Amino acid sequence: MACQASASLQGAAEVNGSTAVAPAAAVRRFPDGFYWGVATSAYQIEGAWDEDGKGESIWDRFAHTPGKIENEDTGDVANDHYHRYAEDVAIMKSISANAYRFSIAWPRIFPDGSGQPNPKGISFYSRLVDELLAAGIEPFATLYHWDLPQALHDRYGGWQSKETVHSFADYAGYVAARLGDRVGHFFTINEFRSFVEGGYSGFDIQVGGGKTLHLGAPPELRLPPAQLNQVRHHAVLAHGLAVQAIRAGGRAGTKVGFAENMAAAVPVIGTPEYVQAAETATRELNAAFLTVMLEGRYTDAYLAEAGGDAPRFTDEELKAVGSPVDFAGINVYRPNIYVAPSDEPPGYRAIPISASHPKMASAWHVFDPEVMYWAPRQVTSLWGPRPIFITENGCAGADEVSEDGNIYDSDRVMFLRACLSQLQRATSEGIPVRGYFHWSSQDNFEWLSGFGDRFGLIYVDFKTLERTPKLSAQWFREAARRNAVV
Ligand code: PNW
Repeated sequence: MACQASASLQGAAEVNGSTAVAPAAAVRRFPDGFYWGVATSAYQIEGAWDEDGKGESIWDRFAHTPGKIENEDTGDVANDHYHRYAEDVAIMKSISANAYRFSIAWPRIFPDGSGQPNPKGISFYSRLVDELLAAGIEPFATLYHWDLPQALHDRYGGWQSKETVHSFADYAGYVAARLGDRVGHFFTINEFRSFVEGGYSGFDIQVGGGKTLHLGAPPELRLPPAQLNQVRHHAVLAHGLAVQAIRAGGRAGTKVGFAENMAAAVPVIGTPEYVQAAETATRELNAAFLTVMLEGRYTDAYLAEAGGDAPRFTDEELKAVGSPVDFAGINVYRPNIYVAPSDEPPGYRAIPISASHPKMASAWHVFDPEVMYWAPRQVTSLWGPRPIFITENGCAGADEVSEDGNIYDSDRVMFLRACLSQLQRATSEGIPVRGYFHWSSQDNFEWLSGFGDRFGLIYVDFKTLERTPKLSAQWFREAARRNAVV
């Protein structure tokens, strides 16, 4: 009986009149050439915060301010990846990752934000890229993962000023000209929503049961609506100008796009009316970021709602914002809202997330693997088919080291299996997802939570900096090797 039950679970097939069990890997495969990647960011893993001529970033300043980060943790040393990158690349190879998404610290390249570049900064990333290529791992570089040069904040108020926008485009072009011979994919900016809302609006997010959670970030401003909308506009403009600068600076065929944590509206029920309502909601929820980058214009509803506080922009700027991208990168962690149809404008109704809705370990992490299906599907149905990368997905866990020295992160294995099953559902329906990057390769500095929230496939002992693969790393390796959900 037990045997039969498991056979039916794996998908029994009639072969020559007898019932044979199809190998699971043959059942839920990803398209050929799929990237199985892992992701990190500079401030979260590099350490070496003031080495080799690096300038100070707003995260250095913030973490050095008492009371800002859990346990007074800082990224001063973090994973010491700056010195241990070769070991880290070898570990990635050992778990069969064939792609690595890392970010470049702008203040390593331009310590002052603009002006004189620091050759030792670019040299680090150049060595990292060579190491990756030698290991058969494709490098994917993000240019901005929130570590703005402090100098640009001090001089211009950071993203409140167009000076910062132009400095970013210059920096992007500079990096593309030096790494573009070996790096084939660039992401301009990571999570517009997080750093703009967290840094300039004081961001409160819905976490179920009517509760909200505050996710702050430097420079911890709470701007009035008109100024806030202007910062949002500057962020997407910086992306657009960087796309152009990377195209001009990189080699022919360099691919460029963004990595945005799109707000995803999930239909409560999968009928056409609900699916349509959820698409309408997703388009409007992302009006200031994803939607304007892919449509080259702000939605009527967004401009009407903003009224006199709408951002100020020229036609030329909007054209830059909508610069064609080679792919859409989306970070997918959680459903932002559930949606039902409505006859009233805007054509959908947000269904509240229940207080008892399952969560992963981070307070904000509402768990629903279906978002991994709906998010890429909506990107395709709303804005047309173009390559999609899942630039981040993952979860924090308790990750205790057991007596035998292993880390049995059964929750992360469940999360991976569930999310990748839904992603495979999307690819099997022809949604053009080309790769998946797990957040994160290894435990690292989780912003306000310091080293408390562990997201890695690899466990890091932050006293010794020893790295140990978790159970989830084994799961990832087997899936990557078979190019299938296992
Ligand atoms: C992302 N949410 O942030 C960032 O890109 C990473 O640097 C970070 O370490 C990782 O996810 C895990 O937190 C997010 O509230 C922050 O849904 C908040 C949310 C999602 C992602």
